[in-house]
Amino acid sequence: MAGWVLVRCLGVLRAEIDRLAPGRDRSSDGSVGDRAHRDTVSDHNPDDTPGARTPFTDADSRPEVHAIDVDASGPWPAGWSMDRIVATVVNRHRAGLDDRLQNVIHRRRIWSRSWGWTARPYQGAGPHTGHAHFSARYVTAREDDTGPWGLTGPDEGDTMTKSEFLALLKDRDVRAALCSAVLTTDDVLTAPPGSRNPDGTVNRYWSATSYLQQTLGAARTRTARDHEALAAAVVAALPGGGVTAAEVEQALVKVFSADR
Ligand SMILES: [Ca+2]
Ligand SMILES: [Ca+2]
Ligand SMILES: [Zn+2]
Repeated sequence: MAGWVLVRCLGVLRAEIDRLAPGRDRSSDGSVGDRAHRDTVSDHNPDDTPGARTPFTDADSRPEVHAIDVDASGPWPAGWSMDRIVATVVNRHRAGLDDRLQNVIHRRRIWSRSWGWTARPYQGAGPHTGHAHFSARYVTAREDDTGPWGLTGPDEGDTMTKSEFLALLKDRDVRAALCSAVLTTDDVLTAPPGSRNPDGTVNRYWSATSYLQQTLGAARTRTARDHEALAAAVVAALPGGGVTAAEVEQALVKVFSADR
């Protein structure tokens, strides 16, 4: 199958993983779909080709592949694993620091932009234990975004200044994403008041936001603890070591207090 290209952002992601683990096993790596993929709807199939079976379409007419598979076996540097790579990439999307991917699949779980980047059991073909799958969005500006993915170097990805970060926190959607990033992993969310959508289904993203709205209006001690938890998660999601937890907490107190 000639004439296709991989969207640029995914080439950068793969290169960044290569830089993290130069000697890694690449035998389960992949990009363009094989014969089996072509018979199913897949981001591995090049779009803009006759009979292309892709989940989305884009604005151009260039045949592009919107997915890569990355071998999970490594070897990875100390402290790293495919789980950590997936968590880093997913957490940055959930926190609103990146918006290039549509979904990630690994070890029978799928995280998607479609539902606020929480994990759900993956019901599709293959357990995805030997590799992780990364699907890009079909949006030109995101496809062509060659910025860092937050995996390598304390400084390489650290392009955000403190004032830019503070400005980001003032965005309501970013704050909701941050709340979700912290609170969807908190046991308190298994049964908070108002954890269901109007139609009765559980919506963890929605419940995280409403939980935070409630707690920020509640006792001061509770509020301080929420800020600390948020600060820790924000620092963990940052690409480099540019800001301290104390600085993030101060910024959170400032913007969340102003919002009340
Ligand atoms: Ca295209
Ligand atoms: Ca395109
Ligand atoms: Zn795949």
